Amino acid sequence: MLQFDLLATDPASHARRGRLTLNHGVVQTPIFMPVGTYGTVKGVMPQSLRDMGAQIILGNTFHLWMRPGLDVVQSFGGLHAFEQWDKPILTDSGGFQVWSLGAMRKITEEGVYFQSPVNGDKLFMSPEVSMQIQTTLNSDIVMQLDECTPYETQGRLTTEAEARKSMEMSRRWALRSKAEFERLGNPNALFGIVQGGMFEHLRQESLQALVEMDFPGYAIGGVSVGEPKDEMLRIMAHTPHRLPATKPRYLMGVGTPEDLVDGVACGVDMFDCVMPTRNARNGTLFTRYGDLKIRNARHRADHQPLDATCTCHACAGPQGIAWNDGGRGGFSRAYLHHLERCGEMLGPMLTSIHNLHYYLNLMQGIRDALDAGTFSQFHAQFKADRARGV
Ligand code: PRF
Ligand code: ZN
Repeated sequence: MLQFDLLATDPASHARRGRLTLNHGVVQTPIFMPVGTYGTVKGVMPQSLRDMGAQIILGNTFHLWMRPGLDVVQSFGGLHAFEQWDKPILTDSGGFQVWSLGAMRKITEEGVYFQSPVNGDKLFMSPEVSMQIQTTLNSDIVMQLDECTPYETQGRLTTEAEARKSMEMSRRWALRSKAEFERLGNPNALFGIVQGGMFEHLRQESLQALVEMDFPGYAIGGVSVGEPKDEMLRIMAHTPHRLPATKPRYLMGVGTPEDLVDGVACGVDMFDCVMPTRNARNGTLFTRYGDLKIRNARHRADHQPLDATCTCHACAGPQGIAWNDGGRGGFSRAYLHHLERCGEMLGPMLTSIHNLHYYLNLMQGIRDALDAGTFSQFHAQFKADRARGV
């Protein structure tokens, strides 16, 4: 089941404030969804995710199918009990992940043939197989199997003819996904995925066909696939607001903090991205006043937290009082720099908490601004703050 209630809209942009009710709970939108590919948000305990206000997390059909295998997840009655997360979960269909295997796979109308990267077995993923796996996982939001149209094909830009062919197959896979989802009696919600590459008329065709199929929610795929930023922004400005206003809209695999705020202004309700967790592990930290590289020698003896306005466990300790509000309970830049230099596990654990908290808190700020009718001021202040520099 899925219910989506629009709570407020911004008169000056396409931004919306909503409430999404799913089988495992309620999600306030716009929302960022932390990525938990293998049934874990890397380095972060479920309790920490709850503490920082995560409302819904992602899982990956493809990875969980490979390891631990469906029999194991099924024996727990689904992914929620297996990974000890009782709030909503969205699973990606495997299309994007199988596609990312490159030379190891062959895509046909029927589905994708590929070699297991784990043990070399010959495997087959189709819309039907993806629905069967996601039904066993019992994720609250199930994604159709699609083909993510690449930005470049064999070293040159993907042509319109190629993008059309790919989009039309995704469209047929949407129909097959829906038929199998219904045949299985899956009690959750299935989203269709708009493709069409960098071609606005193909995006329009794709979304129209999906809207006729009447999904409870729609995603925009095939962006953030190596295209220049202005191309991504062009598609982001084109597609989301053309989808039905009464249904949730999800922009897949995007993006930077700036992309999220811009995406909300374009009418997007849901985002996911590995950026906060992956960057945390590489030592790139997001803060109110810009990005910070913790490896840099300038942090060697710095007593300040990563972000003096942040209330995360890394910056503000268990009390959650920001440094600027007089709290001194957090970890210093000097300590995080030291952990990083020594390759200590606690380093990426704390920085992952901080970066995810930053993203979740940014979305909370957006929701508060939409509730207060001050989104455009928020947007401008956000940009000015981020450009200031740490
Ligand atoms: N399709 C699916 N998952 C995705 C994408 C897509 O196009 C993207 C593109 N940014 C990320 N994840 N199924
Ligand atoms: Zn922090």
